[in-house]
Amino acid sequence: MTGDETRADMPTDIRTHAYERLTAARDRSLLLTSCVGEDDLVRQHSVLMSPLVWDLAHVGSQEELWLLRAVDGQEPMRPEIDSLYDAFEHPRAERPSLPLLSPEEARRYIATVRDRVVGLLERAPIEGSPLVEQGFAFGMIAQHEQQHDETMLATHQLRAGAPVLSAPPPAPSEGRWPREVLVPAGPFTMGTSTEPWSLDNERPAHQVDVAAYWIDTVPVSNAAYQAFVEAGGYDRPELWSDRGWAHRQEAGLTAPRFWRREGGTWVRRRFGHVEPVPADEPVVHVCWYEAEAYAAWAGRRLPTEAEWEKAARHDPRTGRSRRFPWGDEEPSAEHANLGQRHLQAAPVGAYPAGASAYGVRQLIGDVWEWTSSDFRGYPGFAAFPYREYSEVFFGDEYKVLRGGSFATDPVACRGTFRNWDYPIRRQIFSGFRTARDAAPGEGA
Ligand code: AVJ
Ligand code: FE
Repeated sequence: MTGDETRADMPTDIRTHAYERLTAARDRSLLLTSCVGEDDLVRQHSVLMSPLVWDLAHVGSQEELWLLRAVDGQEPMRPEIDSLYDAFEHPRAERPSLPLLSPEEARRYIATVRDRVVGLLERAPIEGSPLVEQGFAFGMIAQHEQQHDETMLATHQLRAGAPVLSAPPPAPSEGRWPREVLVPAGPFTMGTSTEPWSLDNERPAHQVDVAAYWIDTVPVSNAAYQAFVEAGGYDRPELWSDRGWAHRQEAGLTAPRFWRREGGTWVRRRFGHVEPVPADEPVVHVCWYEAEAYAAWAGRRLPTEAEWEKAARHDPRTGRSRRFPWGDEEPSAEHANLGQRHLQAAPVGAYPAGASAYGVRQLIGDVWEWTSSDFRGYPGFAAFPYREYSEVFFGDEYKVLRGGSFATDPVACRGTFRNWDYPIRRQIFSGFRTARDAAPGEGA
């Protein structure tokens, strides 16, 4: 069965929609690479990241590969550079030593690709094969560029030096909310078979039966996390899994990444600004092991991926799964903190208009949320259009994150979207919320 989900209608003009999403992604890529000098574009700011100029040319290379070659059958423009920008041929640590295109050449290359793509967009088929159906390949490439834009923003966060980016602060929190909500036992539709630009790992829709559980209404705040730090959480092995403790020891973890103690207060570095850690913002830049230890300290656990998605999408009144927590409409500035409109998460309890049917807030935007789940294919998974997007990462090495962050563009974020990373990673915009089993009889 395909499952019971509300159906997304593609905007009437798919070509215009695709053009706008591609243009927004390119504007952001150019913003993120024009705000620093040549030197900062070619340097590697962290071994975890590529030089910014690699990301810039890589998005063009993928665009050429999937749109100009795969969709349109064109010949390679510059076959000699293909392998430089193949993420599987060269791990991030190696990329600075490759004979990469210069910033100027990279800009010229991606602009040339884009000019041809804009021409193609007017005449390409948008039905007749899965790759082109409802403009999928164009949507995939817009998402891909935005994913790299988020990665580039994480590189900016790692970069030493004065601030070069600015944005207004996000919305304040509103009203009151219960600490946690009960999600009663029962099946729901997980994943999607209808979302036109969903990626292979989100498919297909399938029924999952979920036992009753309680889940935090809002993400874990800096204040709550600081209480864990101050209770000696980083020095109590009983709160950590064996692997988590081994990593905590080896990496010398004592607080979230970018925090440090100054006099009697915790401060953090955020895009070059040093500021007191804001108590009511969701904690960010923690790894999965830190989230796991915090949850143990709080007498709770991380939600499974199915629990996260049920809290986000299931509407108990209709029995259907929504595209987003608030319904089926695309995210607006009222719903969620997405798309780098702000350079930080909003305080917990913001965006009541973005709450799910169960009243859970900030599931979309603000911070990516670690779940307890390994990254695996859903029943009936089929790799599409290439195994290296998802399938090669399936297994128990990676943990799933959900919901997107303030740095995630709406085109690459929805109730079904799945992100994944190693449980030790924390340069990403990662936070979490906690859950617990319901007691017998509760929500049965
Ligand atoms: C889905 C964020 C894990 O950045 O490694 C970009 C996205 N895949 N280019 C990543 C991706 C290919 C991917 N994540
Ligand atoms: Fe990529």
